[in-house]
Order: sequence, then structure tokens, then C-alpha cells
Amino acid sequence: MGLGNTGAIVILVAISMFGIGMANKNFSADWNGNTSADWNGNTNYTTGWPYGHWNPTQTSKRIIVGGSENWHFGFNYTDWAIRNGPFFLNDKLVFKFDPPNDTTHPHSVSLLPNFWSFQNCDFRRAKRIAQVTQGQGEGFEFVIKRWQPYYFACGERNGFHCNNGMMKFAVWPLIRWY
Ligand SMILES: *[C@@H]1O[C@H](CO)[C@@H](O)[C@H](O)[C@H]1NC(C)=O
Ligand SMILES: *[C@@H]1O[C@H](CO)[C@@H](O)[C@H](O)[C@H]1NC(C)=O
Ligand SMILES: *[C@@H]1O[C@H](CO)[C@@H](O)[C@H](O)[C@H]1NC(C)=O
Ligand SMILES: *[C@@H]1O[C@H](CO)[C@@H](O)[C@H](O)[C@H]1NC(C)=O
Ligand SMILES: [Cu+2]
Repeated sequence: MGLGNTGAIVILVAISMFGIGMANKNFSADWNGNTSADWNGNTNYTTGWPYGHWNPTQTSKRIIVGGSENWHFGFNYTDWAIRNGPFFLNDKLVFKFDPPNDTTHPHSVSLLPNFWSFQNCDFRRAKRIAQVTQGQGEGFEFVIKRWQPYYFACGERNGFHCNNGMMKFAVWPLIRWY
């Protein structure tokens, strides 16, 4: 499990780096919004990996974390992030979760300070960004403002939701060049 997580992060970081390199090439080689032209005649930006979700002319997106699954125990958010990334600066991640009652368990959102704490679901230095009631309605919105890795996790039950419920994922946003 630990190794699986490391692998996923390495992949995320690799996608980020690759994405920036490619974005740069695109910027210098053909910056006229022509998404079918490419710099070596092989890559179709509208379909090629990892560009399946990238429209270069698009502005920031509002992305529901987990899609229709929202933010709950037992869904693989690392997998979701790999499939739905890459994410870009100024994209908005939206966490949706019902406030707790007799039948609904509480969830929240925290930022972990580094990869080690993320891997171990160690919340000692975590910063709680959404309380258990903040995911209702339109959800809790978080704008990815800085070019840095973000480690999101649910801090409920002392790391149990993070460790056993897979309620964690990492994002390293790319930069849109335009
Ligand atoms: C790239 O893929 C899109 C979507 O499948 C397609 O419409 C377009 O014609 C392709 N462009 C090139 C240059 O192959
Ligand atoms: C876009 O790229 C294609 C393929 O290189 C080229 O044939 C076409 O003229 C370009 N269109 C524009 C608007 O630059
Ligand atoms: C979650 O998904 C990632 C990426 O697909 C995978 O490496 C990992 O093993 C999955 N975790 C679990 C607990 O299934
Ligand atoms: C608890 O919250 C859920 C989700 O909002 C709702 O469907 C359910 O009816 C609530 N249960 C009680 C006992 O209030
Ligand atoms: Cu939770």
C-alpha cells in the first residue's frame, strides 16, 4: 500500500513535469490556439496523453473532487486525481460532503505539509481548510493558487479516513501559458 502510493505520486509529478515541458514547446512552436498542429507532427493535443482533459484555450475550471462520487469514505481519490488531472493554476477544486448527523459520518478537508505526512496520514502539522459542515450545498471551494504540491486529505477519525478510506490525493498544478 505504501509503495502503491509512492508510485502514484511519482506518476503525478512526472505528469506535471512532462506537461510543463510540452506546454513550453507548444508555446514557442505554435502559439496561435491551433490545437491540431504540434511541434513534431505526432502529438494530437486534443487526444494525446496526458492531454485528454486539456483544452489550451480554456480558462480556470471548477472541478468536483471525486466527480459524482463527491468526497466520501472508500473511494480512491489518488486514482481519481490521476484520471482527471492534470490540474492547472487557478483551477477550483470543490469538495462536496453532507454535514454529519445520526446516520452520516463527518468528513472534512485538510492540507498536509509534505509528502511524508501525506504518505503516513500524519495530521500533526496539518492545516484544516474545511470543517465538517462546509461541504454542503455548492461544496467547499479551494483555488489552486501556487505552483507547489498540495496534499489533500480527510482528517476525520485520526487518520482513519485517510489511511483506510483512501480520502487523500496530491496535486501539483501546471501553468497555463497564454
Ligand atoms: C485530433 O483528435 C480530434 C478528436 O478525436 C480530431 O477531431 C482531430 O481531427 C485530430 N487532429 C489531428 C491532426 O489528427
Ligand atoms: C493548424 O495546423 C494544421 C496542421 O499543421 C495546419 O494545416 C493549419 O493550417 C493550422 N491552422 C491554423 C489556423 O494555423
Ligand atoms: C488507488 O489507485 C492508485 C492509482 O490507480 C493505485 O496505485 C492504488 O493501488 C489504489 N489504492 C487502493 C487501495 O486500491
Ligand atoms: C442525515 O443526512 C443525510 C444526508 O444529508 C440525509 O439524507 C439523512 O436523511 C439525514 N438523516 C437524519 C436522521 O437526519
Ligand atoms: Cu472522511
